[in-house]
Amino acid sequence: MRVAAAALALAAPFGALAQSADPQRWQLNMGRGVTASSQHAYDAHMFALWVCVAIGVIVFGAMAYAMFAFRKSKGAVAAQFSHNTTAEIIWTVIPIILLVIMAVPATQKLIAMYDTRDSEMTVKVTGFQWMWTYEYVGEDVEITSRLDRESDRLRQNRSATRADLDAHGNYLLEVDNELVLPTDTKVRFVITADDVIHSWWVPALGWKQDAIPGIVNEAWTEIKEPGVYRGQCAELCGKDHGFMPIVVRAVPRAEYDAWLAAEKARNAPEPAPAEAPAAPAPPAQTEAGGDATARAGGAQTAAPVAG
Ligand SMILES: [Cu+2]
Repeated sequence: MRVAAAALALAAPFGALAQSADPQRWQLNMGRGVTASSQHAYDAHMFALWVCVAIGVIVFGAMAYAMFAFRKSKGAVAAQFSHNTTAEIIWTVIPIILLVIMAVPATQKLIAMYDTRDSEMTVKVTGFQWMWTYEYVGEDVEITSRLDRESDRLRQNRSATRADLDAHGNYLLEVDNELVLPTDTKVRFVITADDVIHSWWVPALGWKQDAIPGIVNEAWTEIKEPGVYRGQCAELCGKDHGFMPIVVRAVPRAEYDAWLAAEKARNAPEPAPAEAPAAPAPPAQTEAGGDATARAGGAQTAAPVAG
C-alpha cells in the first residue's frame, strides 16, 4: 500500500495517473472514465498493475540480492543441483492462485459490461466512410455526425501551423452534430456499419465496439457525470479513418428531454398536402405484402429446423 501511495505521489506532478474523462497530454495511465464499465476496467487494470509491481519487486529484489550477497569475489560457489520439486511446486501454484484471483473479478466485470438488459433507451450507431449516424430508436430522431468544418479546413491546409491547430482547441476531435445522451440513464447501443468495418470508441465510456456491415453489435453505457466526451473511429477503415471523430454530450435528463423534443419538432414532416388521403392505400398493401413475405420467410427458416 505504501508502494501504491508513493507511486501515486510520484505520478501526481504529471497530472495523470487517473483522470476523469478525456486523455491529457503526457498522461501516463489509462483514465477512470465516467461510467461503471470504465471504472471497472480501471480497477481491474490497477489491481493487475500492483500485482505485477509486487512480483517485479520480489523477483528483481531477489536477483539483486543474490548477485550482490553471493558474488564471486566473496568466494561464493554455485550449488550444482538441477531440480527442486518444492521450488517447482511453489512457482507453479503461486502464479495459478494469482491468475485466479485476478480472473474472478475481471470475469464478473466483463459479464456486467455485456449485460444490456434493463436499458431505458436505445441508440443505433452506424459507421460510414467517414461519418456516424445516430438513430434514437423509437423516437424518430436520427442525426448525422461528421468532422467539423474548421478541422476539415485545417487538415487540408498545408500552410497551417501548430499554433493554428492549437487555436482550434479540439482539432480533429470536433463534430458538427454531437451525440446527446442523458446522464444516469442506461443507454443501449446497437452498432453496425454500412460499408467497411469501423469501431465506435469513446475512452471515457470504457469500451470500444466494432461496427461491422451486416452484423449488429451491442453495448451499453450509463454516464454519471455531465460533460463532453470525445472519441474516434478505432478501426482502420480507409483514407479518412483519422477524420471521423465522435463527440458525446452527456446532459441531465430534463435537458436531454428538451433537446429531444426540439429535434423531433425540427424533423417533423410538413403537414400533408391535399393528395394525402389517396396515399395510404398503396403503402398498406406493400406493408401487408411485406408482412406476408416475412411470415413466409419465417416459415421457410423454421422448416429445416423442424425437419
Ligand atoms: Cu472508421
